[in-house]
Amino acid sequence: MLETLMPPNAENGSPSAKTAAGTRHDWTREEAQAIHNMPFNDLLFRAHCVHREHFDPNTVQKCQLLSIKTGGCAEDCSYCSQSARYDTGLSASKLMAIEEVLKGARAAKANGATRYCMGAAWREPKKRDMDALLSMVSEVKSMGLETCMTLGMLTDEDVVQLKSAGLDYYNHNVDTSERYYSEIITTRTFADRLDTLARVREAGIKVCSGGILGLGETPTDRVDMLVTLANLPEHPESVPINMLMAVEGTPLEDAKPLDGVSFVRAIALARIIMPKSYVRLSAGRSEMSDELQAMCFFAGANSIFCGEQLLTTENPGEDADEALFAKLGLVAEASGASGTQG
Ligand code: SAM
Ligand code: DTB
Ligand code: SF4
Repeated sequence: MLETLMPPNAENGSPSAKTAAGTRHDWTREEAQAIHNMPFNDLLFRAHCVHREHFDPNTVQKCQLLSIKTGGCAEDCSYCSQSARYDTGLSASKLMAIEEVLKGARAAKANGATRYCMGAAWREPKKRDMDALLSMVSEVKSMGLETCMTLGMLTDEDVVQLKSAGLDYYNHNVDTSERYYSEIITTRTFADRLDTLARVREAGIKVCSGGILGLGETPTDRVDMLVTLANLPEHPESVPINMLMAVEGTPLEDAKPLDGVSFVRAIALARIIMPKSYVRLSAGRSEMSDELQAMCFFAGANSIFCGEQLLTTENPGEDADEALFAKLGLVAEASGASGTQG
């Protein structure tokens, strides 16, 4: 039945270019741009067909975030509330005590989250913090949650230690295109980001990498960012797509909001060129209508952050998400269902 619904070349332009695993890593900007710019109905149809081929279209993974170290960051990411360079009214905190992290993890689990993502406002973790971080990983994992951390740049030693503590995923976003990167961040390079991603992969930790839309980038930047991710030696298991949360006091406080159709186009392209990855509709849901979120799910998004807070900004919260899932007939993915993927 699905075959008859599939438009020609539904997954990608050329079936002969598929690898044995059925995914491609040789996308050109032109091919991806042609998909991204298709008539919207054709794009949605194509993305949805790819989505159905690999996933249950009515199941959405729920991940919960916790900021384990907030603010005072040395980096200058121009979207971020946590950079020490901008006055955003946020006070810097020390690394959270393990008991507090576990309390958050228990609440997340009770809320139906299957993955717990612990984020720190660091350029990179310090040696003196490693023991506490490793305990957080092993204890959260022993509660039956998947573990994810986002701590900035990692060394070879860090990735080995995190892997042995049981870290399942590492989040490290490329954020935008290589061309636009230096307009957004000057304290590190796009290549630095790719280096850490390669170390994480090499250590056998699953990769979570995506970006932010609405930074003033062009549509081509959005295409290029997704092509970079799709052309990594292995696709990231998780691809978070964030809509900018414009934070007062940051250089991007007055950024023009990106229109919903452009956002959905990026989600659809991510789904088509990384067909087996979980595409996470990440920051920005609190500003989105139910209809826009529904369109993102139709276009292939199948993961969200749940709970009332992201790291420092707001998220819809459990009641709103329960109502949204009921309205759309969506169910939360069961623990362990993402298997080796996601
Ligand atoms: N410091 C680490 C790093 O930069 O990799 C980890 C935490 S950092 C806050 C994680 C990601 O959150 C960023 O790479 C960015 O994609 C996203 N993010 C941060 N601030 C955001 C904002 N205001 N709106 C949307 N996404 C944001
Ligand atoms: C990701 O891509 N988005 C999350 C998570 N990975 C770490 C963070 C979103 C942060 C939104 C702004 C804030 O709450 O400070
Ligand atoms: Fe620091 Fe991460 Fe925020 Fe950049 S995005 S300022 S590295 S916390």
